[in-house]
Amino acid sequence: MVVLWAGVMTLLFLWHWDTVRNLKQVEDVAAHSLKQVEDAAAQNVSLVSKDLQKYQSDQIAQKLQAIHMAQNMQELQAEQKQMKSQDSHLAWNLQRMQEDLTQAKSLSLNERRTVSNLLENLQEAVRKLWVEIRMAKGSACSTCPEQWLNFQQKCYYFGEGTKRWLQARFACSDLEGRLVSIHSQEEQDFLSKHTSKDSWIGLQDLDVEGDFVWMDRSPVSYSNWLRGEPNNSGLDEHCVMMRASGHWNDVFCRSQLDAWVCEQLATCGPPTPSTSGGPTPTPTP
Ligand code: MMA
Ligand code: CA
Repeated sequence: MVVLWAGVMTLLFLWHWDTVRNLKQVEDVAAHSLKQVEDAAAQNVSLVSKDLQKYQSDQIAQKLQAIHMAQNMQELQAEQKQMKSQDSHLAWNLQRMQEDLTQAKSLSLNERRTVSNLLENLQEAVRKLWVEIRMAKGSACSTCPEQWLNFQQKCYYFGEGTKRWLQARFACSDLEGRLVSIHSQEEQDFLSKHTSKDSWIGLQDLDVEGDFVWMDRSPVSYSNWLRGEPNNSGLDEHCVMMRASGHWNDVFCRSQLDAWVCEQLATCGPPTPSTSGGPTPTPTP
């Protein structure tokens, strides 16, 4: 019995001892693993906290950059606004200058036209005076180029060929003459006698409607209008033609007529012996 008890006790003791040992082993393993886990966790935490720090500093840097960019943007916008206002100011100035220039140009053009008109009037007056002086000295001023007809102190060319008014004007200047200006019934009768076709003459109101101007710039003191003319028919008749009858009618300047009459001053010959006592004069050119 005692032996049995001793056996049982021994077995129990052995089992207890084994269990304690096993437990200790398990504890050791557990402690070891726990330590490993703790170490790993600590490492992870430090890594994560490092990452977090880096992330936070990155975020701050980005925020700073964003602020900087916003500032730059604002500056650029302000600059752009200023440039725009400068631009519009410059455009305004440019336009004003262009207007001034146009005005100056038209002014100087008008002045030039006025001066050249005055000059032409003067030249015409001098030419006429010259003829009168020569006549007073007893010269005959009736010499005309070939194919030109003389009447009083002028020569006339009766041109034929289809032309508009301006073309007729050029044709006369090509012949060193100008479209005819008519100043008396005698002159009109002479012309009527030599024309059988509607012909362009040197009268027009191109500048101011109703204000008729002769090519030689002398005033319209004599007229020979057809009854009811000038009527500016269709509001576009600014050039004058002489009908075959000799009467005048204002017509469309671009009408085609088949005849045109030019004039030029006749040249003066030497003074007649009866009135001259001086040296031998030279004929005028
Ligand atoms: C034409 C033309 C005018 C002129 C009238 C007269 C119809 O227009 O020659 O210049 O005044 O005739 O009736
Ligand atoms: Ca008319």
